[in-house]
Amino acid sequence: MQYKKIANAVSLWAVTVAVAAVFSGCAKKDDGVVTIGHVGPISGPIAHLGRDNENGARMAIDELNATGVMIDGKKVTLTLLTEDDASDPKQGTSVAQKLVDAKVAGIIGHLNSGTTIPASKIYNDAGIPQISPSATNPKYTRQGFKTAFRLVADDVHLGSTLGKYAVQKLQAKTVAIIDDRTAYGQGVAEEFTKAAEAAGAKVVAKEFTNDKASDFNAILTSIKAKSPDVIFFGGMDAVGGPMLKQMSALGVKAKFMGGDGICTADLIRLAAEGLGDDRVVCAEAGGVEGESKAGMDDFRARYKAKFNDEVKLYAPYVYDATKLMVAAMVKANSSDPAKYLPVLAATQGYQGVSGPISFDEKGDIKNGALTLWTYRGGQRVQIAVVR
Ligand code: ABU
Repeated sequence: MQYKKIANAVSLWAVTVAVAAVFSGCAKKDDGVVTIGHVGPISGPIAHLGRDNENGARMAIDELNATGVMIDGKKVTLTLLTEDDASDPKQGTSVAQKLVDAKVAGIIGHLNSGTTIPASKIYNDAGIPQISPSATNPKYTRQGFKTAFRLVADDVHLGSTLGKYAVQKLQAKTVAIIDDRTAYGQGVAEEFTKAAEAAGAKVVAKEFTNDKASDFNAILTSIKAKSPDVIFFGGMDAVGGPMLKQMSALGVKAKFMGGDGICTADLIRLAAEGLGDDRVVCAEAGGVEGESKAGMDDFRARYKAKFNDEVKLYAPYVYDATKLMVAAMVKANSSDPAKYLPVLAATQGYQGVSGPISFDEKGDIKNGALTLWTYRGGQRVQIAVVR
């Protein structure tokens, strides 16, 4: 009898140990590995920009691992878990849930406002900090989510600056507006319209397309009949480039303006003969001036050496976002989102390659810069950095 009791106790202990072992596999392991998620469009029309963003994150992670990162007295290995949202809001929420389930310590991304905004609720519900290096629709940081941060200026700043520029510097009296119906394209076009009208311009046409379109003959023919001084396009370079080509083919003489989505190195390739000289004016939602330029120039050179390619747009901001997130973990002595989130939110004066970074109460960058660019002689040429 006594023997049977001991045997039962031993088998109960064995079952308990086995169950504990199974469940410990599901819990977060303290194996010295910190996983950071990155999301952008690695497929679809702006895959070139998604890869640029991913390269920025990869570069930061590789450099941090090479230098060695200590969190709470222990050396950690950083890993990057990347997902493709294809610029699609549904795919964006699906991969967001996948990264939450994988228990990533933080998220860098997404690239598009249309994916960043719906995904931000999923990260907020899970308490996981998210830094978007490029989503500019103001709504992202106006939902009251403590986990949402943005490293660039928003569409209010972009659209209003470009609207004033059209009237005050380009002397535009009439403007035509086209947007791609995305959260970004529509938002930045609305802000441009408000500012251009407030400065005295007349909107003579409003048209829309979509973010995968390649034939603009109908809308450009209709706009040509109104002879606007400026056409503003709210959308990305993959659509803006071919649109410029077709403007040239149709003999549309208007200047072409757009926000950060068209303001890329790849617009030169995508617009080809449609680019012209000083025809395009666009704005990057960030920028460096003075002493900060050396850090950006050095980043661009190191990026070129590592990836044998030029920075396309937002790689420097992704690089900064990744390093800033890890710096907050180091300062908080923890990669636990609940512990390092308040440290990240309190960021003031962090020196990145994209300039100094401080967050306001919404998670937006304080005093964000814009860089106005044009294209001349097949090169992107800086006009000015403005705040
Ligand atoms: N900011 C332009 C590209 C990303 C976006 O906001 O959709």
